[in-house]
Amino acid sequence: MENNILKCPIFYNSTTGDLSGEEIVQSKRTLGEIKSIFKDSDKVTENDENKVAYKVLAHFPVEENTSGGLFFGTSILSPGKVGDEYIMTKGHFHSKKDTGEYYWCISGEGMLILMDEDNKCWAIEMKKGAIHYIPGKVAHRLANTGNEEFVVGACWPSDAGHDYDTIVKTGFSKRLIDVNGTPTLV
Ligand code: S6P
Ligand code: ZN
Repeated sequence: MENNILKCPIFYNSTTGDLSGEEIVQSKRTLGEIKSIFKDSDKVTENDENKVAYKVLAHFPVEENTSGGLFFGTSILSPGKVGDEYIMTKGHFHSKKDTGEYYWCISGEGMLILMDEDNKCWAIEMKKGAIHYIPGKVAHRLANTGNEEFVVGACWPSDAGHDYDTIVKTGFSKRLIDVNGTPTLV
């Protein structure tokens, strides 16, 4: 540090959603890892197993579960379908139930699929520039309905945590499928 002026440690490309810098953590989920979330999981061929369904780039400035902090990330979903169901994220509730989250669409097109604790499920179209506030106690999942990568930014509390188990047990009560070329929640 010189004269108390620091260099910027992380960079965000608002066109591509790319995050770079020493503290950026990258994770990915292959179709093989998440195939059980799809209705027609048997349609994931051996060839498709290693295909990346989505990647997440994230900045975690504090330890997970620290109260008062924020996490920031970019999710990049590949285009494609398993059977007639669009490639989607696993989806989760937050473990700390009353924590919300912001999602915004950076590029591509898709849907934000939401489900409350009474299993009421709905979806919101996401296009470049759209910002969505997800309230606490609402499970959230992204689905790519376009032909390109679907890139979504997110910011969430560092003590939110991820409850994937409830979704593994009950699933979302609706699925987003392609009906004659139209994304339809059934
Ligand atoms: C975290 C936030 C996103 C998701 C990402 C992957 O609270 O909602 O960063 O983690 O979109 O989805 P999932 O359901 O596999 O965590
Ligand atoms: Zn979340």
